[in-house]
Amino acid sequence: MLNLPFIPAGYSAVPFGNGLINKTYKLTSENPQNPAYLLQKINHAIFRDVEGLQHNIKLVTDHIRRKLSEQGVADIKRRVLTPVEFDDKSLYQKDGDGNFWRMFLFIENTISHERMDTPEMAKVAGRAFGNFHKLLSDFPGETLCEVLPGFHNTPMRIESLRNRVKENPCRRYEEVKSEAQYLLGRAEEFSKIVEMGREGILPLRVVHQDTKFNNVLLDANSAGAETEVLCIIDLDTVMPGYICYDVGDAIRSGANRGKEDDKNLDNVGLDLDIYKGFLKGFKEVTEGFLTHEELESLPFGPKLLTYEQAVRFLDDYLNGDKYYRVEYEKHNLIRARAQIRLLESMDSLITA
Ligand code: ADP
Ligand code: GN1
Ligand code: MG
Repeated sequence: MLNLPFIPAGYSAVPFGNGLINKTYKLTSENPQNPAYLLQKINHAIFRDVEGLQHNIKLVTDHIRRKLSEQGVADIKRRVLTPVEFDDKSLYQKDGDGNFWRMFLFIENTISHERMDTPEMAKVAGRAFGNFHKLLSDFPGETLCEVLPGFHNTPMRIESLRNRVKENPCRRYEEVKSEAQYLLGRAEEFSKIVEMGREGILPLRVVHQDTKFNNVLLDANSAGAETEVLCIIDLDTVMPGYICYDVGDAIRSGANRGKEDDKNLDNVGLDLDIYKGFLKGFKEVTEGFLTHEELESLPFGPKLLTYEQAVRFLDDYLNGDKYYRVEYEKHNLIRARAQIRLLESMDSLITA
């Protein structure tokens, strides 16, 4: 049995999920009448402002809950995350080793996937994220803390890689020279969204910023085109940003024929039908509230987020794997190479 702090009396814990950032456990009670919880050890090295992080999640989930209730939606506890208060009423606890912990109500009977398997499934996913944006379209973004400053600020990510190459802290640069030069060589092309935002061409909105398909919980009893989306999770990065980030990361993560860390680059590539299915669902739901410029920016999102992810993986490799959880020595390099291959495939397939 796992010995973790803050487990309520009568509950036991098992490791759960496969995120790269937080450590997650499912807590079940010996009394089946009691609800199950999801306990997470927050990655404090990444999220320095835990108070701000939990403040954001509380505001965003309260807002979504209120909107769903106004819409008369049933079973709201399965449709939005519910952060759980500890005995002292706070939404997180610090243990004796300086780790921070939080809990959510566990949503039972769900399934999530790494990839969108069919165009129908992709359309369902597109609608799910579009709805998430719609629910948050009247949320006051200025009340959110910027818990990860410049999270998808691509020029900032590029600058970080440039400095890492210069400093070469782990003597790994020689090995990745061609990948690093390739990415740095395309820097200008991928700085345009932040510039368009600065010029007021694209509006800042409250967006998710980590729209991996495995952050969408689906009803385990539904399938195919009837797949029912329950809940968008992993709200740590919900902050002001641009709409193309969310479309971009959903396609990057969910419309890749291969895996994010595929060693066989021949497996990796964009599935164009999945991409089209997602956009169709997304546009259906967001019609009316996105500006013309935002709609025009959507096809660039997947390239931008894939490029940026390659930059981030390579940067972390050069820095000695301090950010992403790795399973073997070259894991981040393998990930960066797979993202570059995916980007090349998007370059040739996404023409708009
Ligand atoms: P990470 O930031 O590490 O990706 P997540 O918040 O996405 O962490 O949680 C990890 C996994 O736990 C998810 O992929 C999902 O399978 C599961 N999960 C998260 N929240 C819930 C919940 N409230 N109910 C059921 N499962 C959940
Ligand atoms: C992280 O938390 P998770 O595993 O859903 C990362 C994302 C990356 C992703 C790459 C806070 O997402 O930005 O795209 O890994 N989250 C954070 O797999 O950095
Ligand atoms: Mg996650």
